[in-house]
Amino acid sequence: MKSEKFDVIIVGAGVSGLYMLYRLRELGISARVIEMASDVGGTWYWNRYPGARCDTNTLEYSYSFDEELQQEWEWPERYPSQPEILAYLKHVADRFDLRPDISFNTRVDAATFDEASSHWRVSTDDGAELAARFLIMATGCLSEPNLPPIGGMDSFRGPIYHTARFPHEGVDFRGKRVGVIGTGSSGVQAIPVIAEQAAQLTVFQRSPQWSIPAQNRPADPELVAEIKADYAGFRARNRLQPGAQMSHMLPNDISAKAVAEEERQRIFEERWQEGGFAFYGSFNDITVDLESNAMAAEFVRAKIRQIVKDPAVAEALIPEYTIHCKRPVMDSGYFETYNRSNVLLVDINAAPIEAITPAGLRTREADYDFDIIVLATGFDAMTGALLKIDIRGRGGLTLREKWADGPVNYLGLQVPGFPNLFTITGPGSPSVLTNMMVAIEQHVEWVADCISYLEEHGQASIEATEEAQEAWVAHVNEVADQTLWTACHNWYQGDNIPGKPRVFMPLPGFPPYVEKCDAVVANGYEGFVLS
Ligand code: NA7
Repeated sequence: MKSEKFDVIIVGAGVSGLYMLYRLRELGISARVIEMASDVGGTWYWNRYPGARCDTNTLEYSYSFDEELQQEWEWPERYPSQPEILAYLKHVADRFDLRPDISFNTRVDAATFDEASSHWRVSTDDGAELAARFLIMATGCLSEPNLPPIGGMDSFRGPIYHTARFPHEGVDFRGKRVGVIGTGSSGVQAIPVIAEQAAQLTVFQRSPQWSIPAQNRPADPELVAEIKADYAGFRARNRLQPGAQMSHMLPNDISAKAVAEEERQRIFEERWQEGGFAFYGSFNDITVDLESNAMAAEFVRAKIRQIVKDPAVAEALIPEYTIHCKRPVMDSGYFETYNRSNVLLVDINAAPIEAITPAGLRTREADYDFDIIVLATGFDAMTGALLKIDIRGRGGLTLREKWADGPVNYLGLQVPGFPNLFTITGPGSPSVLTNMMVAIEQHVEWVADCISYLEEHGQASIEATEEAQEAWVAHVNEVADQTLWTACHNWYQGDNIPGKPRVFMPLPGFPPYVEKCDAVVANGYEGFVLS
Protein backbone atom coordinates (compact mmCIF):
# COMPACT_ATOMS: atom_id res chain seq x y z
CA MET A 1 0.00 0.00 0.00
CA LYS A 2 1.25 3.49 -0.91
CA SER A 3 1.72 5.81 2.05
CA GLU A 4 2.78 9.40 1.50
CA LYS A 5 3.44 12.06 4.12
CA PHE A 6 2.63 15.77 3.91
CA ASP A 7 2.45 18.67 6.30
CA VAL A 8 -1.15 19.24 5.31
CA ILE A 9 -3.88 17.35 3.46
CA ILE A 10 -6.67 19.45 1.98
CA VAL A 11 -9.90 17.76 0.96
CA GLY A 12 -11.51 19.47 -2.03
CA ALA A 13 -10.23 21.62 -4.92
CA GLY A 14 -13.00 24.18 -5.05
CA VAL A 15 -12.68 27.86 -4.19
CA SER A 16 -11.45 27.01 -0.65
CA GLY A 17 -9.07 24.19 -1.50
CA LEU A 18 -7.34 26.09 -4.30
CA TYR A 19 -6.67 29.14 -2.16
CA MET A 20 -5.64 27.01 0.83
CA LEU A 21 -3.04 25.26 -1.30
CA TYR A 22 -1.77 28.55 -2.72
CA ARG A 23 -1.50 30.11 0.73
CA LEU A 24 0.33 27.18 2.31
CA ARG A 25 2.74 27.03 -0.57
CA GLU A 26 3.57 30.69 -0.05
CA LEU A 27 4.46 29.77 3.52
CA GLY A 28 6.66 26.89 2.41
CA ILE A 29 4.33 24.27 3.87
CA SER A 30 3.82 21.08 1.85
CA ALA A 31 0.25 20.20 1.05
CA ARG A 32 -1.66 17.71 -1.07
CA VAL A 33 -5.22 18.33 -2.24
CA ILE A 34 -7.50 15.33 -2.73
CA GLU A 35 -10.35 15.96 -5.14
CA MET A 36 -13.15 13.61 -6.12
CA ALA A 37 -13.83 15.35 -9.46
CA SER A 38 -11.68 15.21 -12.57
CA ASP A 39 -10.86 18.91 -12.36
CA VAL A 40 -10.90 21.93 -10.06
CA GLY A 41 -14.01 24.01 -9.33
CA GLY A 42 -15.91 22.31 -6.50
CA THR A 43 -19.54 23.35 -6.59
CA TRP A 44 -18.92 25.07 -9.95
CA TYR A 45 -17.56 21.84 -11.38
CA TRP A 46 -20.70 19.90 -10.46
CA ASN A 47 -23.60 22.33 -10.83
CA ARG A 48 -23.88 22.46 -14.63
CA TYR A 49 -27.65 22.66 -14.92
CA PRO A 50 -29.06 25.15 -17.46
CA GLY A 51 -29.16 28.67 -16.07
CA ALA A 52 -26.69 27.98 -13.22
CA ARG A 53 -25.33 31.30 -12.07
CA CYS A 54 -23.93 32.84 -8.92
CA ASP A 55 -26.09 35.47 -7.27
CA THR A 56 -23.23 37.61 -5.98
CA ASN A 57 -21.79 40.33 -8.20
CA THR A 58 -18.77 39.15 -10.21
CA LEU A 59 -16.58 41.95 -8.94
CA GLU A 60 -17.15 40.60 -5.45
CA TYR A 61 -17.37 36.88 -6.24
CA SER A 62 -13.71 36.51 -7.10
CA TYR A 63 -10.45 36.12 -5.23
CA SER A 64 -8.89 39.24 -3.80
CA PHE A 65 -5.50 37.77 -2.85
CA ASP A 66 -3.66 38.68 -6.04
CA GLU A 67 -3.81 42.17 -7.49
CA GLU A 68 -2.78 41.13 -11.00
CA LEU A 69 -5.37 38.36 -11.08
CA GLN A 70 -8.20 40.66 -10.08
CA GLN A 71 -7.08 43.35 -12.51
CA GLU A 72 -6.65 40.99 -15.45
CA TRP A 73 -9.79 38.90 -15.29
CA GLU A 74 -12.75 40.29 -17.25
CA TRP A 75 -16.25 39.24 -16.29
CA PRO A 76 -18.79 39.80 -19.06
CA GLU A 77 -21.92 40.14 -16.91
CA ARG A 78 -23.12 41.49 -13.61
CA TYR A 79 -23.48 37.98 -12.16
CA PRO A 80 -21.13 35.20 -13.26
CA SER A 81 -22.54 32.11 -14.96
CA GLN A 82 -21.34 28.64 -13.95
CA PRO A 83 -19.19 28.19 -17.10
CA GLU A 84 -17.50 31.54 -16.49
CA ILE A 85 -16.74 30.78 -12.84
CA LEU A 86 -15.40 27.37 -13.77
CA ALA A 87 -13.20 28.93 -16.47
CA TYR A 88 -11.95 31.44 -13.88
CA LEU A 89 -11.11 28.74 -11.32
CA LYS A 90 -9.29 26.69 -13.98
CA HIS A 91 -7.37 29.84 -14.87
CA VAL A 92 -6.41 30.33 -11.21
CA ALA A 93 -5.21 26.71 -11.00
CA ASP A 94 -3.07 27.18 -14.12
CA ARG A 95 -1.84 30.67 -13.33
CA PHE A 96 -0.49 29.61 -9.95
CA ASP A 97 0.50 26.14 -11.17
CA LEU A 98 -1.61 24.43 -8.51
CA ARG A 99 -2.47 21.22 -10.37
CA PRO A 100 0.75 19.28 -9.59
CA ASP A 101 -0.28 19.19 -5.92
CA ILE A 102 -3.83 18.00 -6.56
CA SER A 103 -4.88 14.34 -6.84
CA PHE A 104 -7.99 14.31 -9.05
CA ASN A 105 -10.56 11.52 -9.39
CA THR A 106 -9.78 10.51 -5.82
CA ARG A 107 -12.30 10.36 -3.00
CA VAL A 108 -11.41 10.56 0.67
CA ASP A 109 -13.27 7.78 2.48
CA ALA A 110 -11.84 8.00 5.99
CA ALA A 111 -9.55 10.08 8.18
CA THR A 112 -8.30 8.92 11.56
CA PHE A 113 -6.25 10.84 14.10
CA ASP A 114 -3.31 8.75 15.26
CA GLU A 115 -2.66 9.96 18.80
CA ALA A 116 0.74 8.28 19.07
CA SER A 117 2.24 10.13 16.12
CA SER A 118 -0.13 13.11 16.29
CA HIS A 119 -0.89 12.66 12.58
CA TRP A 120 -4.03 12.30 10.52
CA ARG A 121 -4.15 9.12 8.43
CA VAL A 122 -6.29 9.59 5.38
CA SER A 123 -7.51 6.76 3.18
CA THR A 124 -8.84 7.21 -0.32
CA ASP A 125 -10.95 5.11 -2.68
CA ASP A 126 -7.92 4.11 -4.76
CA GLY A 127 -6.56 2.24 -1.75
CA ALA A 128 -3.89 4.80 -0.93
CA GLU A 129 -3.08 5.96 2.59
CA LEU A 130 -1.66 9.39 3.26
CA ALA A 131 -0.50 10.99 6.47
CA ALA A 132 -0.34 14.63 7.49
CA ARG A 133 -0.13 16.67 10.66
CA PHE A 134 -3.00 18.88 9.57
CA LEU A 135 -6.21 17.98 7.82
CA ILE A 136 -8.23 20.76 6.21
CA MET A 137 -11.77 20.06 5.06
CA ALA A 138 -12.46 22.31 2.09
CA THR A 139 -15.47 20.22 1.17
CA GLY A 140 -17.99 23.02 0.67
CA CYS A 141 -21.27 23.95 2.33
CA LEU A 142 -23.53 22.85 -0.52
CA SER A 143 -21.84 19.87 -2.09
CA GLU A 144 -23.59 16.69 -0.97
CA PRO A 145 -26.73 16.35 -3.13
CA ASN A 146 -30.05 15.63 -1.46
CA LEU A 147 -31.67 12.72 -3.25
CA PRO A 148 -35.34 12.76 -2.25
CA PRO A 149 -36.66 9.55 -0.71
CA ILE A 150 -39.13 8.93 -3.52
CA GLY A 151 -39.73 5.30 -4.46
CA GLY A 152 -39.40 3.92 -7.97
CA MET A 153 -36.39 5.97 -9.14
CA ASP A 154 -34.81 2.90 -10.73
CA SER A 155 -37.96 2.05 -12.63
CA PHE A 156 -38.05 5.26 -14.72
CA ARG A 157 -37.36 4.56 -18.39
CA GLY A 158 -35.68 7.92 -19.08
CA PRO A 159 -32.78 9.71 -17.39
CA ILE A 160 -33.05 11.36 -13.96
CA TYR A 161 -30.59 14.21 -13.38
CA HIS A 162 -29.85 15.99 -10.11
CA THR A 163 -29.00 19.65 -10.71
CA ALA A 164 -25.77 19.20 -8.72
CA ARG A 165 -24.68 16.22 -10.85
CA PHE A 166 -25.63 17.41 -14.29
CA PRO A 167 -24.03 15.75 -17.35
CA HIS A 168 -20.96 17.61 -18.57
CA GLU A 169 -22.04 17.38 -22.18
CA GLY A 170 -25.34 19.12 -21.34
CA VAL A 171 -28.87 17.85 -21.89
CA ASP A 172 -30.94 18.46 -24.99
CA PHE A 173 -34.46 19.23 -23.76
CA ARG A 174 -35.84 20.07 -27.22
CA GLY A 175 -39.13 18.35 -27.91
CA LYS A 176 -39.01 16.55 -24.54
CA ARG A 177 -41.56 16.22 -21.75
CA VAL A 178 -39.72 17.25 -18.63
CA GLY A 179 -40.60 17.06 -14.93
CA VAL A 180 -38.70 19.23 -12.44
CA ILE A 181 -38.95 18.55 -8.70
CA GLY A 182 -37.88 21.46 -6.49
CA THR A 183 -38.11 25.23 -6.58
CA GLY A 184 -35.05 26.45 -4.65
CA SER A 185 -32.31 28.54 -6.30
CA SER A 186 -31.39 25.71 -8.68
CA GLY A 187 -34.96 25.02 -9.78
CA VAL A 188 -35.78 28.73 -10.08
CA GLN A 189 -32.72 29.23 -12.32
CA ALA A 190 -33.22 26.10 -14.41
CA ILE A 191 -36.99 26.23 -14.94
CA PRO A 192 -37.13 29.29 -17.29
CA VAL A 193 -34.29 27.90 -19.45
CA ILE A 194 -35.73 24.37 -19.66
CA ALA A 195 -39.20 25.82 -20.42
CA GLU A 196 -37.83 27.58 -23.49
CA GLN A 197 -36.52 24.31 -24.92
CA ALA A 198 -38.87 21.58 -23.75
CA ALA A 199 -42.12 20.57 -25.41
CA GLN A 200 -43.77 20.40 -21.98
CA LEU A 201 -42.45 21.25 -18.53
CA THR A 202 -44.18 20.25 -15.30
CA VAL A 203 -42.88 21.77 -12.06
CA PHE A 204 -43.54 19.93 -8.80
CA GLN A 205 -43.52 22.52 -6.04
CA ARG A 206 -43.35 21.63 -2.34
CA SER A 207 -42.71 25.19 -1.12
CA PRO A 208 -43.30 28.34 -3.18
CA GLN A 209 -40.38 30.79 -3.32
CA TRP A 210 -40.02 34.46 -2.57
CA SER A 211 -37.87 35.37 -5.54
CA ILE A 212 -36.52 38.76 -6.56
CA PRO A 213 -35.46 39.48 -10.16
CA ALA A 214 -31.69 39.25 -10.49
CA GLN A 215 -31.68 42.04 -13.11
CA ASN A 216 -28.62 40.47 -14.64
CA ARG A 217 -27.06 42.56 -17.41
CA PRO A 218 -23.78 43.05 -19.22
CA ALA A 219 -21.01 44.33 -16.96
CA ASP A 220 -21.00 48.12 -16.67
CA PRO A 221 -17.57 49.23 -17.99
CA GLU A 222 -17.66 52.43 -15.95
CA LEU A 223 -18.38 50.61 -12.70
CA VAL A 224 -15.68 48.04 -13.49
CA ALA A 225 -13.13 50.79 -14.22
CA GLU A 226 -14.09 52.66 -11.05
CA ILE A 227 -13.69 49.55 -8.89
CA LYS A 228 -10.49 48.41 -10.58
CA ALA A 229 -8.95 51.85 -10.05
CA ASP A 230 -8.83 50.94 -6.36
CA TYR A 231 -9.71 47.26 -6.10
CA ALA A 232 -7.99 46.87 -2.75
CA GLY A 233 -10.02 49.72 -1.29
CA PHE A 234 -13.22 48.24 -2.73
CA ARG A 235 -12.46 44.86 -1.15
CA ALA A 236 -11.65 46.47 2.18
CA ARG A 237 -14.94 48.43 2.23
CA ASN A 238 -16.77 45.32 1.16
CA ARG A 239 -15.49 43.36 4.12
CA LEU A 240 -16.98 45.95 6.45
CA GLN A 241 -20.49 45.38 5.07
CA PRO A 242 -22.95 42.95 6.63
CA GLY A 243 -22.47 39.72 4.67
CA ALA A 244 -19.51 41.35 2.89
CA GLN A 245 -21.26 42.32 -0.28
CA MET A 246 -23.08 44.84 -2.41
CA SER A 247 -20.88 47.74 -1.53
CA HIS A 248 -22.23 49.71 -4.49
CA MET A 249 -25.80 49.60 -3.14
CA LEU A 250 -25.59 49.69 0.61
CA PRO A 251 -28.50 48.70 2.83
CA ASN A 252 -30.65 51.66 3.92
CA ASP A 253 -30.23 52.30 7.62
CA ILE A 254 -33.87 52.98 8.38
CA SER A 255 -36.83 50.86 9.46
CA ALA A 256 -39.57 50.06 6.97
CA LYS A 257 -41.97 51.31 9.64
CA ALA A 258 -40.29 54.71 9.86
CA VAL A 259 -41.38 55.95 6.43
CA ALA A 260 -44.76 56.81 4.89
CA GLU A 261 -46.47 54.23 2.66
CA GLU A 262 -45.69 56.05 -0.59
CA GLU A 263 -42.01 56.44 0.24
CA ARG A 264 -41.84 52.79 1.35
CA GLN A 265 -43.25 51.62 -1.99
CA ARG A 266 -40.83 53.90 -3.85
CA ILE A 267 -37.86 52.39 -2.02
CA PHE A 268 -39.08 48.82 -2.51
CA GLU A 269 -39.58 49.53 -6.23
CA GLU A 270 -36.13 51.09 -6.57
CA ARG A 271 -34.56 48.04 -4.92
CA TRP A 272 -36.66 45.62 -7.00
CA GLN A 273 -35.34 47.35 -10.12
CA GLU A 274 -31.77 47.16 -8.78
CA GLY A 275 -32.35 43.44 -8.30
CA GLY A 276 -31.20 40.55 -6.16
CA PHE A 277 -30.03 40.92 -2.57
CA ALA A 278 -30.31 44.71 -2.81
CA PHE A 279 -34.04 44.28 -2.23
CA TYR A 280 -33.48 42.99 1.30
CA GLY A 281 -31.45 46.10 2.06
CA SER A 282 -34.47 48.32 1.33
CA PHE A 283 -34.76 48.76 5.07
CA ASN A 284 -32.68 47.68 8.03
CA ASP A 285 -35.26 45.46 9.70
CA ILE A 286 -36.84 43.28 7.01
CA THR A 287 -34.97 40.23 8.27
CA VAL A 288 -35.55 40.83 11.97
CA ASP A 289 -38.91 42.56 12.43
CA LEU A 290 -42.12 40.73 11.59
CA GLU A 291 -44.07 43.87 10.68
CA SER A 292 -41.38 45.21 8.33
CA ASN A 293 -40.94 41.74 6.90
CA ALA A 294 -44.68 41.58 6.16
CA MET A 295 -44.44 44.90 4.29
CA ALA A 296 -41.69 43.55 2.04
CA ALA A 297 -43.64 40.32 1.53
CA GLU A 298 -46.75 42.27 0.55
CA PHE A 299 -44.77 44.18 -2.07
CA VAL A 300 -43.46 40.96 -3.63
CA ARG A 301 -46.88 39.30 -3.39
CA ALA A 302 -48.34 42.13 -5.47
CA LYS A 303 -45.53 41.73 -8.00
CA ILE A 304 -46.22 37.99 -8.39
CA ARG A 305 -49.94 38.73 -8.91
CA GLN A 306 -49.03 41.33 -11.53
CA ILE A 307 -46.64 39.04 -13.41
CA VAL A 308 -48.56 35.75 -13.37
CA LYS A 309 -51.68 35.99 -15.52
CA ASP A 310 -53.65 33.03 -14.16
CA PRO A 311 -54.80 34.11 -10.67
CA ALA A 312 -54.96 30.52 -9.38
CA VAL A 313 -51.37 29.87 -10.49
CA ALA A 314 -50.25 33.19 -8.99
CA GLU A 315 -51.78 32.26 -5.62
CA ALA A 316 -50.10 28.84 -5.72
CA LEU A 317 -46.73 30.57 -6.31
CA ILE A 318 -47.07 32.90 -3.31
CA PRO A 319 -45.42 31.66 -0.12
CA GLU A 320 -47.06 31.96 3.27
CA TYR A 321 -43.84 31.99 5.29
CA THR A 322 -41.90 35.16 6.12
CA ILE A 323 -39.85 36.58 3.27
CA HIS A 324 -36.05 35.96 3.45
CA CYS A 325 -36.63 33.00 5.80
CA LYS A 326 -35.41 30.46 3.29
CA ARG A 327 -32.11 31.25 1.56
CA PRO A 328 -33.05 34.23 -0.69
CA VAL A 329 -33.53 33.35 -4.31
CA MET A 330 -33.17 35.59 -7.34
CA ASP A 331 -34.37 34.83 -10.80
CA SER A 332 -34.40 35.72 -14.47
CA GLY A 333 -37.98 35.39 -15.66
CA TYR A 334 -39.08 32.74 -13.16
CA PHE A 335 -42.64 33.89 -12.46
CA GLU A 336 -43.09 34.91 -16.14
CA THR A 337 -42.39 31.28 -17.10
CA TYR A 338 -45.74 30.22 -15.64
CA ASN A 339 -47.50 32.30 -18.33
CA ARG A 340 -46.20 29.91 -20.99
CA SER A 341 -48.64 27.42 -22.43
CA ASN A 342 -46.11 24.57 -22.16
CA VAL A 343 -45.57 24.97 -18.39
CA LEU A 344 -47.67 23.39 -15.66
CA LEU A 345 -47.31 23.96 -11.91
CA VAL A 346 -48.24 21.08 -9.59
CA ASP A 347 -48.60 21.82 -5.88
CA ILE A 348 -47.36 18.67 -4.20
CA ASN A 349 -48.59 19.77 -0.83
CA ALA A 350 -52.10 19.38 -2.14
CA ALA A 351 -51.22 16.20 -4.03
CA PRO A 352 -47.99 14.61 -2.72
CA ILE A 353 -45.70 12.61 -4.99
CA GLU A 354 -46.34 8.92 -4.46
CA ALA A 355 -43.69 7.42 -6.73
CA ILE A 356 -41.55 7.69 -9.81
CA THR A 357 -43.04 5.29 -12.34
CA PRO A 358 -41.57 3.70 -15.50
CA ALA A 359 -43.38 6.36 -17.56
CA GLY A 360 -42.90 9.34 -15.28
CA LEU A 361 -44.33 10.29 -11.92
CA ARG A 362 -47.48 9.66 -9.94
CA THR A 363 -48.98 12.03 -7.38
CA ARG A 364 -51.96 11.24 -5.21
CA GLU A 365 -54.15 12.81 -7.89
CA ALA A 366 -52.63 12.12 -11.29
CA ASP A 367 -50.05 10.34 -13.44
CA TYR A 368 -47.56 12.34 -15.51
CA ASP A 369 -45.51 11.03 -18.44
CA PHE A 370 -41.97 12.33 -18.91
CA ASP A 371 -38.90 11.79 -21.05
CA ILE A 372 -36.57 13.42 -18.50
CA ILE A 373 -36.86 14.10 -14.76
CA VAL A 374 -34.75 16.78 -13.09
CA LEU A 375 -34.23 16.72 -9.33
CA ALA A 376 -33.60 20.28 -8.17
CA THR A 377 -33.84 19.05 -4.59
CA GLY A 378 -30.80 20.73 -3.10
CA PHE A 379 -28.19 19.54 -0.66
CA ASP A 380 -27.50 18.00 2.70
CA ALA A 381 -26.09 21.40 3.56
CA MET A 382 -23.11 22.31 5.75
CA THR A 383 -22.60 18.90 7.38
CA GLY A 384 -23.40 16.42 4.57
CA ALA A 385 -20.00 16.33 2.89
CA LEU A 386 -18.15 16.20 6.22
CA LEU A 387 -20.20 13.40 7.71
CA LYS A 388 -20.00 11.30 4.57
CA ILE A 389 -16.32 10.77 5.39
CA ASP A 390 -15.57 8.47 8.32
CA ILE A 391 -13.68 11.00 10.47
CA ARG A 392 -12.29 9.71 13.78
CA GLY A 393 -10.61 11.87 16.39
CA ARG A 394 -9.12 11.14 19.81
CA GLY A 395 -10.08 7.80 21.36
CA GLY A 396 -11.74 6.74 18.10
CA LEU A 397 -14.61 9.20 18.59
CA THR A 398 -16.31 9.69 15.23
CA LEU A 399 -17.48 13.06 13.98
CA ARG A 400 -20.85 11.40 13.31
CA GLU A 401 -21.13 10.55 17.03
CA LYS A 402 -19.89 13.96 18.11
CA TRP A 403 -22.47 15.65 15.86
CA ALA A 404 -25.31 13.22 16.47
CA ASP A 405 -27.46 16.05 17.85
CA GLY A 406 -26.19 18.61 15.34
CA PRO A 407 -22.82 20.21 14.57
CA VAL A 408 -20.85 21.64 17.50
CA ASN A 409 -17.48 23.34 17.28
CA TYR A 410 -15.53 26.48 18.07
CA LEU A 411 -15.62 29.42 15.61
CA GLY A 412 -16.89 27.03 12.94
CA LEU A 413 -13.23 26.10 12.56
CA GLN A 414 -12.40 23.29 14.96
CA VAL A 415 -14.09 20.50 16.88
CA PRO A 416 -12.80 19.48 20.34
CA GLY A 417 -11.46 15.93 20.20
CA PHE A 418 -10.27 16.42 16.60
CA PRO A 419 -6.86 18.13 16.92
CA ASN A 420 -5.33 19.80 13.86
CA LEU A 421 -8.52 19.33 11.86
CA PHE A 422 -9.95 22.52 10.37
CA THR A 423 -13.22 23.09 8.54
CA ILE A 424 -13.28 25.89 5.97
CA THR A 425 -16.61 27.73 6.29
CA GLY A 426 -17.83 25.04 8.67
CA PRO A 427 -21.16 25.19 10.50
CA GLY A 428 -21.00 27.85 13.20
CA SER A 429 -19.22 30.32 10.89
CA PRO A 430 -20.82 33.02 8.69
CA SER A 431 -20.31 30.91 5.54
CA VAL A 432 -23.51 30.81 3.49
CA LEU A 433 -24.87 33.99 5.08
CA THR A 434 -21.89 35.84 3.60
CA ASN A 435 -20.35 36.42 0.22
CA MET A 436 -18.72 32.97 0.12
CA MET A 437 -15.53 34.27 -1.48
CA VAL A 438 -14.89 36.58 1.44
CA ALA A 439 -15.87 33.99 4.05
CA ILE A 440 -13.52 31.49 2.41
CA GLU A 441 -10.58 33.88 2.11
CA GLN A 442 -10.94 34.86 5.76
CA HIS A 443 -11.00 31.24 6.93
CA VAL A 444 -8.14 30.16 4.68
CA GLU A 445 -5.97 33.02 5.87
CA TRP A 446 -6.81 32.35 9.52
CA VAL A 447 -5.96 28.65 9.18
CA ALA A 448 -2.76 29.29 7.21
CA ASP A 449 -1.61 31.85 9.79
CA CYS A 450 -2.44 29.42 12.57
CA ILE A 451 -0.41 26.57 11.05
CA SER A 452 2.45 28.95 10.39
CA TYR A 453 2.30 30.15 14.01
CA LEU A 454 2.45 26.58 15.29
CA GLU A 455 5.47 25.87 13.09
CA GLU A 456 7.27 28.98 14.26
CA HIS A 457 6.57 28.26 17.91
CA GLY A 458 7.47 24.58 17.77
CA GLN A 459 3.92 23.47 18.62
CA ALA A 460 2.72 20.14 17.26
CA SER A 461 -1.00 20.57 17.65
CA ILE A 462 -3.96 22.84 18.25
CA GLU A 463 -7.30 21.74 19.64
CA ALA A 464 -10.41 23.67 20.62
CA THR A 465 -11.53 23.25 24.22
CA GLU A 466 -14.94 21.91 25.27
CA GLU A 467 -15.63 25.16 27.17
CA ALA A 468 -14.91 27.26 24.10
CA GLN A 469 -17.17 25.02 22.04
CA GLU A 470 -20.02 25.29 24.53
CA ALA A 471 -19.83 29.06 24.64
CA TRP A 472 -19.60 29.26 20.85
CA VAL A 473 -22.61 27.04 20.20
CA ALA A 474 -24.63 29.10 22.71
CA HIS A 475 -23.53 32.27 20.90
CA VAL A 476 -24.56 30.96 17.47
CA ASN A 477 -27.98 29.94 18.80
CA GLU A 478 -28.47 33.24 20.55
CA VAL A 479 -27.68 35.24 17.39
CA ALA A 480 -29.85 32.98 15.20
CA ASP A 481 -32.78 33.36 17.61
CA GLN A 482 -32.77 37.12 17.01
CA THR A 483 -33.51 36.61 13.32
CA LEU A 484 -36.56 35.36 11.46
CA TRP A 485 -34.61 32.50 9.88
CA THR A 486 -35.74 29.97 12.41
CA ALA A 487 -39.43 30.67 11.63
CA CYS A 488 -39.78 28.47 8.56
CA HIS A 489 -38.68 25.24 6.93
CA ASN A 490 -35.15 25.77 5.49
CA TRP A 491 -31.85 24.03 4.92
CA TYR A 492 -29.98 26.42 7.26
CA GLN A 493 -31.38 24.26 10.04
CA GLY A 494 -31.49 20.92 8.22
CA ASP A 495 -35.27 20.87 7.69
CA ASN A 496 -34.91 19.55 4.14
CA ILE A 497 -33.26 16.29 5.20
CA PRO A 498 -35.54 13.77 6.93
CA GLY A 499 -34.16 12.94 10.39
CA LYS A 500 -31.45 15.63 10.42
CA PRO A 501 -31.20 17.37 13.82
CA ARG A 502 -32.80 20.82 13.73
CA VAL A 503 -29.91 23.13 14.53
CA PHE A 504 -29.30 26.53 12.94
CA MET A 505 -25.94 25.95 11.26
CA PRO A 506 -24.48 29.16 9.78
CA LEU A 507 -23.61 32.10 12.05
CA PRO A 508 -25.34 35.37 11.19
CA GLY A 509 -22.76 38.06 11.85
CA PHE A 510 -20.10 39.07 9.40
CA PRO A 511 -18.02 41.23 10.05
CA PRO A 512 -18.19 40.92 13.90
CA TYR A 513 -17.13 37.30 13.45
CA VAL A 514 -13.85 38.42 11.88
CA GLU A 515 -13.12 40.65 14.87
CA LYS A 516 -13.75 37.67 17.15
CA CYS A 517 -11.35 35.46 15.16
CA ASP A 518 -8.70 38.18 15.25
CA ALA A 519 -9.18 38.68 18.99
CA VAL A 520 -8.78 34.94 19.59
CA VAL A 521 -5.37 35.10 17.89
CA ALA A 522 -4.37 38.32 19.66
CA ASN A 523 -5.13 36.58 22.96
CA GLY A 524 -2.75 33.71 22.18
CA TYR A 525 -5.31 31.42 20.53
CA GLU A 526 -7.81 31.80 23.32
CA GLY A 527 -10.15 28.80 23.55
CA PHE A 528 -7.60 26.46 21.99
CA VAL A 529 -4.95 24.27 23.59
CA LEU A 530 -1.59 24.36 21.84
CA SER A 531 0.81 21.55 22.64
P1 NA7 B 1 -32.79 24.12 -2.10
O1 NA7 B 1 -32.81 25.57 -1.92
O2 NA7 B 1 -32.66 23.26 -0.89
O3 NA7 B 1 -34.12 23.74 -2.88
C1 NA7 B 1 -34.52 22.41 -3.02
C2 NA7 B 1 -35.94 22.36 -3.50
O4 NA7 B 1 -36.36 21.00 -3.60
C3 NA7 B 1 -36.91 23.03 -2.55
O5 NA7 B 1 -37.93 23.60 -3.28
C4 NA7 B 1 -37.40 21.84 -1.74
O6 NA7 B 1 -38.64 22.07 -1.11
C5 NA7 B 1 -37.49 20.79 -2.78
N1 NA7 B 1 -37.43 19.44 -2.23
C6 NA7 B 1 -36.45 18.91 -1.45
N2 NA7 B 1 -36.73 17.65 -1.14
C7 NA7 B 1 -37.92 17.37 -1.73
C8 NA7 B 1 -38.74 16.22 -1.78
N3 NA7 B 1 -38.41 15.12 -1.12
N4 NA7 B 1 -39.89 16.29 -2.48
C9 NA7 B 1 -40.22 17.41 -3.12
N5 NA7 B 1 -39.50 18.55 -3.12
C10 NA7 B 1 -38.36 18.51 -2.42
O7 NA7 B 1 -31.63 23.65 -3.10
P2 NA7 B 1 -31.07 24.41 -4.38
O8 NA7 B 1 -30.15 23.48 -5.06
O9 NA7 B 1 -32.16 24.99 -5.17
O10 NA7 B 1 -30.28 25.61 -3.79
C11 NA7 B 1 -29.29 25.39 -2.79
C12 NA7 B 1 -28.42 26.58 -2.62
O11 NA7 B 1 -27.48 26.63 -3.68
C13 NA7 B 1 -29.08 27.91 -2.70
O12 NA7 B 1 -29.75 28.26 -1.58
C14 NA7 B 1 -27.91 28.81 -2.99
O13 NA7 B 1 -27.18 29.05 -1.81
C15 NA7 B 1 -27.10 28.01 -3.91
P3 NA7 B 1 -38.69 22.71 0.40
O14 NA7 B 1 -38.34 24.15 0.23
O15 NA7 B 1 -37.65 21.95 1.20
O16 NA7 B 1 -40.07 22.46 0.84
